[in-house]
Amino acid sequence: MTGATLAGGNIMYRKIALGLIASSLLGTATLAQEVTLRAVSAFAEKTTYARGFEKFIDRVNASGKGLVQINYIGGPKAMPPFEVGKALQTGVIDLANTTGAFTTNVLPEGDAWKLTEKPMAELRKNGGFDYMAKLYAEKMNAVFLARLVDDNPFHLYLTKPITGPDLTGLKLRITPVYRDFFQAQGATVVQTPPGEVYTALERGVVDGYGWPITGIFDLGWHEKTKYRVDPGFYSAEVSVLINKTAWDKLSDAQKAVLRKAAEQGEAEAAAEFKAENAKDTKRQADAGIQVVKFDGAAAAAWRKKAYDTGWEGVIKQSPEHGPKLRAFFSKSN
Ligand code: 173
Repeated sequence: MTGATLAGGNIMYRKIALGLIASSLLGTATLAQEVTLRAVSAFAEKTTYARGFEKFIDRVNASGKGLVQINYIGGPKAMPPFEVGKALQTGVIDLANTTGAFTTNVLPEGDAWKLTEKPMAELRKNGGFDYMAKLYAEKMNAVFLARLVDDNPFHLYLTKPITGPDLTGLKLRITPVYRDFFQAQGATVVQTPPGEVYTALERGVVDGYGWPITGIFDLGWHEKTKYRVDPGFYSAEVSVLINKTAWDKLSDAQKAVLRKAAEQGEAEAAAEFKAENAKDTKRQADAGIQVVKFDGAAAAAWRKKAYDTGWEGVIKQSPEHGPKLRAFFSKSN
């Protein structure tokens, strides 16, 4: 019975024959079985935005022996980042490490995570988390387990300098995260997954790109990056999701293993990103990346424009849920 695939399902069950006999003798509904979940990351293996997920996997595989294990299929080499949401929704994979901007084809509202101005611990209490989790369940057939990246601002990186917030004449690499903001500032935009950024810079197809403060060294982009624009804006979100059909089949003990690793991961993200941000800020300076810095009123206007255009975009995509998410996620004044 080892390694049998459950018909119509996506979970590999390893049933222990003895356990089966024992449980049928005892007449219990619970079978002694270890479930193996198939996992994919939308971010390249062993890079900044896969690291939290890989730690999650290690924890589950260590504490879930005999209950639940994760088979890490891999990153974008295994599946294009913008296809991960659909694969999770349909049960082609069971677990995903991805971000709202990569899954807008199944859940447009997910991109609103970038606009949170409150810690996840607070959103889990104020109803904001529950509101979004319901959308993940209904539209993506997914259970949102943990946000593994937070307090991690996005920036605009450039190969040529700018003197003000006007981006007219620049062609910028984007994902849905930056689209409304950069376009509102006059830029022309082209969407690519992270794996295509280096080549786009090298070939001069783009004059810059959006990306958080951490991780530009992972794929060598620092070699082609001359400027970073400050201040940053928004808060990057990368999260671990599980297919709801797979989740509903798990026992309470199996769910508890996943929940515990998820909670640890979310708490760590909240505690650790500030230091990570500082580390990469210094590393960028050491690599000779210059800062185009907007001060005072210009900085405030840059950030306000980012949030205003960001929310406008979310609300346009989802007139029903966008305003509710804004009320939960925005800073209360
Ligand atoms: O720029 C991106 O690819 C993007 O949208 C993102 C989102 C979260 C973390 C890192 C990058």
